[in-house]
This record gives sequence, C-alpha cells and structure tokens, in this order.
Amino acid sequence: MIVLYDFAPSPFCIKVRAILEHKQVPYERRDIRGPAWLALRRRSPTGLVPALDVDGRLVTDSTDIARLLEARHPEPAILPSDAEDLARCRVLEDWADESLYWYGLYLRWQEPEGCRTARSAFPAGTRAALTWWVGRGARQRLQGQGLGRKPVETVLRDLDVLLGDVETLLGDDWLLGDTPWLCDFALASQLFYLSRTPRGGEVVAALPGLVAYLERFRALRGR
Ligand SMILES: N[C@@H](CCC(=O)N[C@@H](CS)C(=O)NCC(=O)O)C(=O)O
Repeated sequence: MIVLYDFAPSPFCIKVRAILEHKQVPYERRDIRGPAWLALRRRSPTGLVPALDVDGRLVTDSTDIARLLEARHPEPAILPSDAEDLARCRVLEDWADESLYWYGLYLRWQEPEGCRTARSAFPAGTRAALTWWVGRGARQRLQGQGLGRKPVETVLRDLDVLLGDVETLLGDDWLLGDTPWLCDFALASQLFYLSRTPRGGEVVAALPGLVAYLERFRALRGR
C-alpha cells in the first residue's frame, strides 16, 4: 500500500503525483490540510511534503521518492540509463527543485497579487490564520535565500530570461530528447506552480514553447 501525504498546490507534490500516475502506481492521498498533518509531523524528520508511506516506511523529499519509485516500478523509466544523460538529468532536476522553485514561491507569497490568490488553497474556517502563517514562513525563507530581497521587476526580468532559455533548450521535445525523464517531471511541476500565480502566468503564457511543453506533460498524465 502506498500513501502520499500531499498538499495539492505544492510543486514537489505535483511532481510526485505525476510520477505515480505516469508509472500507473495506485496510491491513496492524505491531504495535510486536515488531521494527516499531525500524523505526518509525528512520523517525519522534516515535516515536509511530499512524504510517501511505502509498506509502513516513510520516505521524504521528492527526489528520494522518485528514486524509490523507479526501483520498485522500473517501467516506464524516468531515469536514463546512459551515464551522461543521467548526469544531465540530475543537474537539471536539481536546478528546477532548488532554484526555479524560489521564483514560484516569490510570485505566490511575496508579490501582492500572488498573495491574494494563494489564500484559496486553504479551507474557509482556517484560511486567514493559515494564509498568515504559511505566508510569513515563505517570506522569511525568501529573505534568507536572497530572492526575497529583490524588487519584483528584477525577479520578473530574470525569470523571463531564464524561461526563455528553457524554451530554447526544449525545442519541440523534452529536456533530454524524445523521452520525459525525471528532470522534466521536476521542471514541468515548477512551471505549473509558478504559472498558477497571476504574474508567473503572464510570463509563461508569453512563451509558446513552454505552453506546448506543459500541454505535452498534461497529455502524459492523462494517458
Ligand atoms: N526538497 C523537498 C522540498 C519539499 C518542500 O519544500 N515542501 C514544502 C511544500 S512546497 C513544505 O512541505 N513546506 C512545509 C513547511 O515548510 O513546513 C522535496 O523535493 O520534496
């Protein structure tokens, strides 16, 4: 039995759900906006989502979860067998998870229009308190990381250049050719996350190659 501790809008949870669905692995979702949060905090060393309970063993971090799923359910593969492609896949996955993520976090929790729409992720009864608490935590992390100290115009300018570069790298394909690898699951999930903010949505919509890539990714999940 596989149980996913999940927070629907999280890009890392989107990534793990997409991998589970691509590999057609049955799983149960536990939404952490309910009592599952306390259960997770009791069991998890990090308290972060996604967390996957596999036969009673809890695995955290989307990269470790992806590797575990690849070992248990090798088909379709999400890690290339060629050593150079595997190295490229790791570097690109890490860039999406650890760098691109901050742009989405900024546009959701620091940019005022993003903050207003982020509220809808929480249930009505606890909306005000959770929006305040999660938003404060996100802005503190953004300050520590550094992106949160930059004005929104600079962040949007840099994001536009970066995503233009990603569009150039993609062409009409996946990041490393004709197969979607783990780096694509990481990149597409971060792109979904940031494109669901008002300002991030504008940046992505202006890049037709990225819009087409996200459509290809959606189609992959729908198969
Ligand atoms: N590197 C981790 C990042 C996970 C992460 O940052 N999760 C966020 C949601 S997007 C979280 O659980 N935040 C709750 C908290 O900070 O307490 C992964 O790949 O899974």
